[in-house]
Amino acid sequence: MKERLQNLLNEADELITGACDEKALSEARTRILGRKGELTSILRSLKDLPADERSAVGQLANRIKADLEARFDKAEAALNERIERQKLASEFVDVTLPGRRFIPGRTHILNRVANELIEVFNGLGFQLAEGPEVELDYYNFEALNIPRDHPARDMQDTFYFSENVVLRTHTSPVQIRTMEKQKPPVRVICPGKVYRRDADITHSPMFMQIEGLWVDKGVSFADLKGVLTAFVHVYFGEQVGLRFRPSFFPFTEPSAEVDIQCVICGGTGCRTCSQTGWLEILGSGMVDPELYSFVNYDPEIYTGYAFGLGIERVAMLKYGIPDIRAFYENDMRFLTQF
Ligand code: 2NL
Repeated sequence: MKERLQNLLNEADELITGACDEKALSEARTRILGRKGELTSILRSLKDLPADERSAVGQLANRIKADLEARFDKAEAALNERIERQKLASEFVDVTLPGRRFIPGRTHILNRVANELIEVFNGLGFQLAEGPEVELDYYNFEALNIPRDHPARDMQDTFYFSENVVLRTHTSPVQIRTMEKQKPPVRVICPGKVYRRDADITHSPMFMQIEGLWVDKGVSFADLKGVLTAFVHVYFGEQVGLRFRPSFFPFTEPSAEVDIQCVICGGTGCRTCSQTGWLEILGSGMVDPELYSFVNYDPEIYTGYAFGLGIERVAMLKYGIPDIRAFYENDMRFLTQF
């Protein structure tokens, strides 16, 4: 019996020294001290010993049991400490490294300019209206008095999905759709992306436009001049002068282009204004009465005016940006300047 105990001690020694992880150590403990282990079996067989040996061997076996339990506890604690130390070493954090910079999101400069323009026109009584970018030929051209043989309808100038479906070339179709749905007074501002087959430093195949439309009884060219003058003074400054130049659009008659005094040189002449002192900022005119037949308005009762401006152009003039492509390249050094 004493020999069995001695063997057990030796085996426990080997197992404890050999156990390199928690699993091995817990298996070793079960094997030595568990219900089906050697020590339990020894303790159970004590009753078979002669009475005079039973007490001494029993005491020895119990001392060994307590001793083994203590050794397993100690080995477990040592192992846990080693694991913890390894973890701390491998999860080392160098607090002296520079932090990762967080760049917060911001509104793109074109959307910001669009929002500012919408706000000014809201203040002048215009409601926001939006519509599809993929548009029927009917709304983009036909209902705007742009004839079949007009150069704008050429495949070279417009993106066609099919004979009757295009990427809108202006936001005017939104205004036609608005008039179709609603009787005057109509006072809408229509911002959005538009598409034309054109690309150089001042033209992009996709760009943003804002158009405005005001139709009611008794609306005159004087109203057009008043509202556009108010717009220029609010957006570019009270001191900025403007002039109306006769022009032509298929959907307005008469038509006028609006120039403002150069925001870079103040009107004395510079590169931005090609030494003229003036910058063309928008197109406008009285809605051609021909258009009212498409939306069932009586041209004897209603008159109106409309205007359109390019958002990129406004932003380029306001911030002195020479190349339109800068808006779409997503270079953070450019975009974070605004
Ligand atoms: C420009 C010129 C313009 C319009 C757009 C318009 C819309 C309807 C009826 C009549 Cl529904 N006119 N829009 C009128 C004149 C000029 O835009 O140079 N835009 C960048």
